[in-house]
Amino acid sequence: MNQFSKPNEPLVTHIYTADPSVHVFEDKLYIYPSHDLDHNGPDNDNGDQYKMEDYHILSMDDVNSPCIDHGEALHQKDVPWVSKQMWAPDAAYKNGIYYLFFPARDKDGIFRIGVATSKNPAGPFTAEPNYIPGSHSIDPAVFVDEDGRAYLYYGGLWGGQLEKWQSGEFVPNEADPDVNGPALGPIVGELSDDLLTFKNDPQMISILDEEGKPLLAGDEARRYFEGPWMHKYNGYYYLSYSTGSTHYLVYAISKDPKGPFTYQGRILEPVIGWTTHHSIVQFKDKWYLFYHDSSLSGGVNHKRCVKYTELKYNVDGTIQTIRPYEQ
Ligand code: FUB
Repeated sequence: MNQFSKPNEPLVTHIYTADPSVHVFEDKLYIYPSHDLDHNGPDNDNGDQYKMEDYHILSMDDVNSPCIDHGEALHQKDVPWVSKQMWAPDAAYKNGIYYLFFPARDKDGIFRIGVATSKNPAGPFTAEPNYIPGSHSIDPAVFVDEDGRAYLYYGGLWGGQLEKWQSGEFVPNEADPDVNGPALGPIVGELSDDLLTFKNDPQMISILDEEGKPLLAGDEARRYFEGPWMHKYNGYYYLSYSTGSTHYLVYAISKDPKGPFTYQGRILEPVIGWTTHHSIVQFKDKWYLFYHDSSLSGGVNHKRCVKYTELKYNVDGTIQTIRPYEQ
């Protein structure tokens, strides 16, 4: 029997879930999470602990309705280019087709981003035979703008390999960026009309401080690490992301979906567990933050659970910082 959902409680407890990307499809909340697997293998900065193999899609009729697991929607054995680690996905809808975007390591161990399609938001999804040409790294987030143009945001440091692409090619032993130089940002690429390829070469997004200077690589409390999400509020584009090593969810705003963005502040203080990853969605007349923590496993990094909480704006458009265990 599925339990009724409550704010800041695990949405499901029969499987471990993480990285919730949420969309309103067919008037319901559809949640596209990673599916964490239990194991006793190593936990390291390379992300070897995240051994995910498939996706289960969840849905809720409302925020206080039971959360339904629609079962396995895609497995790595059915994706020809994947070797392992199907990490944080996202979804989009266009012209009667639902798209599942997902990162995974290819046969050379390099993270790429693939697409799968379905007629149903809960799947099952059928993967394209190859990854998106020109894609790399992890954590895809798709944003379809009011004018119909679609953008794919992605990228993650360390296990996500973003820093290994600084030269434009994959360099396995690439040095980290200088701490006194500009931080790496997420990548954005506009998608083709069928959402299966990039229209042009993707480019790195610049995130600036209040003086208009790029955030520095050593500014770990504010610089980009992984988990980008894009939403629009009052005509501004809000780019939110995880700071990784400092465990915050933060955001920056721009008038242009490709930036540059100006850093604004924190959305979520650190949660139980190393990673923090989220999405922001409007449902009916309220806004919600979907996020994960490791509370369901007592703090094991790779045994996480997805949750939600209400997100509130101030009158000037800034977001009120959420303290997840004080509500
Ligand atoms: O779930 C695997 C990785 O952990 C994701 O890709 C990151 O965003 C972090 O949540």
